[in-house]
Amino acid sequence: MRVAYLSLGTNVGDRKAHLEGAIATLAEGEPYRLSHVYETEPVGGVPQDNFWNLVMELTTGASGDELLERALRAEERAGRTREVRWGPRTLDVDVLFVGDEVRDDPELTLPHPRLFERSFVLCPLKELAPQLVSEEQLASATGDVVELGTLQSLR
Ligand code: PH2
Ligand code: MG
Ligand code: MG
Repeated sequence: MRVAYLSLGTNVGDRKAHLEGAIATLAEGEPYRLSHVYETEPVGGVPQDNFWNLVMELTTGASGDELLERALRAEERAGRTREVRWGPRTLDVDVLFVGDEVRDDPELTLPHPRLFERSFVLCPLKELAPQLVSEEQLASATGDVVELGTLQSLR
């Protein structure tokens, strides 16, 4: 078993429902912990609505490839269409870390190459894994984020 971190984001439709559906698909019954939900300013792409972002820590027997498959399945179930790069989406799931796996493939790079540039990833990740994110990294990351609370508490 190893510990994996996944970043979830949504800014189209019922954001709570998209996150809840994704968590069930990603976990496949394995144990997990969730960060709080953050409302976040869109980074890159076109002008678009704010996102809800959170990070999921999964204790898993799955490989990076298997987690990528779960991520794509969760995005499909949320009705994700791929139009604009970094554009609005019902659900985006990015695999950040899978144990200490390091790889650089077109399909999956680990750790995620843009992870440390983005406050919408670093803030929720630091909640779950403070040892993975320094104060300096947090301070130099891009985008405003506001903590909203637990997913369960939101409507
Ligand atoms: N995802 C992106 C591009 N920009 N901005 C925010 N705030 N949250 C995201 O999840 C996000 C983004 C590409 O996947
Ligand atoms: Mg993404
Ligand atoms: Mg993605």
